[in-house]
Amino acid sequence: MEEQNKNVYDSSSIQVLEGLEAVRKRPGMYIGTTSERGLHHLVWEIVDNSIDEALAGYANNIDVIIGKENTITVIDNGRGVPVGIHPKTGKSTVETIYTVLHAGGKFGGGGYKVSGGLHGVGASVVNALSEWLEVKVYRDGNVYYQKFVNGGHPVEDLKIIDQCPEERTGTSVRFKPDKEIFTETIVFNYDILKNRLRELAFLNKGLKINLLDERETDKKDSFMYEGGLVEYVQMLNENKTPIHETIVDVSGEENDISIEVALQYNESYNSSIYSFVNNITTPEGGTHEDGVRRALTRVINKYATSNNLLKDKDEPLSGEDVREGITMIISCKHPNPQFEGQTKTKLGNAEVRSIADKIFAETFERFLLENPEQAKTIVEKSMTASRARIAAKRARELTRRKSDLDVVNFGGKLVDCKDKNPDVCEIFLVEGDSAGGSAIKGRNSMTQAILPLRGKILNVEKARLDRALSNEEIRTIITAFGTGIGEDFDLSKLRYHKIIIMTDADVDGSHIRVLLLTLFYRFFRPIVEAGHVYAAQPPLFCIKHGKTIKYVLNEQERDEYLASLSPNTKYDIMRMKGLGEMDAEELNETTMDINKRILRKITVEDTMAADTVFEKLMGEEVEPRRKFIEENAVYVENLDI
Ligand code: 0R9
Repeated sequence: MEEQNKNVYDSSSIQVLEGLEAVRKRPGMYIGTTSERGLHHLVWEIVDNSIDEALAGYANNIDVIIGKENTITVIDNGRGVPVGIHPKTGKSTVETIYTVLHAGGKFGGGGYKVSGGLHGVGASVVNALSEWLEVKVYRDGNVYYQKFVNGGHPVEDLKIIDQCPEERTGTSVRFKPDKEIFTETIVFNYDILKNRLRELAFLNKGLKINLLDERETDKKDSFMYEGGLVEYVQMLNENKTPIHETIVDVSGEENDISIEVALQYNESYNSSIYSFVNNITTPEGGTHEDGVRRALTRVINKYATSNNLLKDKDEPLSGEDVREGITMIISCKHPNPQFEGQTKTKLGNAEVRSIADKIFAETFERFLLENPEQAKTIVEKSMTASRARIAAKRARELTRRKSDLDVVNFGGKLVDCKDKNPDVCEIFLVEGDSAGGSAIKGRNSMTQAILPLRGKILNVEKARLDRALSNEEIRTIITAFGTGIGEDFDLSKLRYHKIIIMTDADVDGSHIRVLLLTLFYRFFRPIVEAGHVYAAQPPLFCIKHGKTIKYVLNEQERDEYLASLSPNTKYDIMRMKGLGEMDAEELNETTMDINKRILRKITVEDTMAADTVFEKLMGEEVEPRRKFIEENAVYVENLDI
């Protein structure tokens, strides 16, 4: 018996180390990347275990501490990881979950594993990618301890190192990421941790999460929301003007699937809908979101019709109409979620659609019936949106007819390229006629089209589609792109796969760039998401020495380049003028030539953050904008005021 056990022990030990070694060889397969994002992923893996314990009803407090040496400690007040011998491995359960891949989820006692990110790989992966990791378990009046080094090698078996009061229970994990794995950075970013921990506190009402940064004195935050999603919506609407008082609060459960929703309408024209499954964001939506959206449209139409607000002759309110100005969070907890879509962030489980629909419809319908004043405000907002949509449809038909006639000559502004293959075609949106003129002369006429922008673009953050369509600059852009807009938007019709914003590096240039980005983000989001939008980067300095001419983007590059020259080089530095003052050759040389230029690709990492920034920068409220600009002023370089 003894002998047999020993064999199991040895062979499983070898397998364990092979498993952890595999993680170290290909960390990307387990945590996505080894960049800053991957580094923070380690924290989420550990915190997820504590959240699961909280969701099982045994923990209500989690501490996260960033140590001086960029270590992380996570402490929960749950039952503590079981300390007995695990039957399959012959080792303690603690050692097992920290050294066997995917062990944590499989033999958690009773409740299912709810949290767990995109990768959801478990604590052993964190161990494998750490210089060292320590676990302390407070259980049965004892403090158990085990330490692992060099990617998961146990220093010794789990042992008791101290006593503690019988009622003190919980788990504490401390680790230091391995700098040989995380070559880019091993510095934890307080704001990344803070934002996600706050989100987790919103998504799990009543759970208290504390963050402390020991690298800096007094930097700490504590999050606990008794109201959960309702408080989340309240925060998101903080800088907007709500049009009704009560935040609608929905929650229900069926077949172990729980659905929670909170919503409130505001005066803006955008819809901000964020959905989650098991605490993970689902930006591509899925069946939970579909169910709620479907119910929202049906219930509002039903209420509007039965209260005679919507007449028989009227067109029914569309999904788009009833979502105008909504801020809504949807959170689904599912024992066995199936993720689909390009980035595996779309819930696929078909049964969730009708469950989410039913749970949401019941409560939302009751809310409308019990709050007739608020219901009327909401329905009226949807009806206004509907009228604007119908008007926009007419205006759109006008742009379409125009474009059918003659793409090249609508208003005579677009100077198109000869090639018609969108893969190689680029369009430069250029600030001002004079820069436009140089760009036209300096371009490669086969593949580069130029659209000079004369007037200011309308700020679409404050306008509906129908008004946007009455703006000539915007109409020109839509026609040039070829995709259509709103309901008839079709990404496959995009005529240029690079849309390049070319503005000056000054205040006006930045303003025009932000106006264009707002337009793209609000009305052409798939173009941004598909990575078609770029900003040209005109250089700020030109350095001449001998026959060499070198353009650099900013002060830092200038200084680096000068430092790289041999000491006795005699050189000239010129500060470049605006785009409009460059001649065609200079503009080509510095900003347009595909072999020499540097483009900045515009990406949307986080839609919630992007929504907030656009709202603050471009929305109605002045105070949040002033604050945002003030807080971010330190990040602005090269702004030539
Ligand atoms: C600080 C980070 N916290 C954790 O990693 C953590 C894991 C964990 C846990 C249990 C309780 N608290 C935890 N914190 C637990 C206990 C019991 C049953 N299931 C879970 C129990 O007392 O019966 N565990 C997570 C996985 C496991 N425990 C298991 F697989 F070892 F059971």
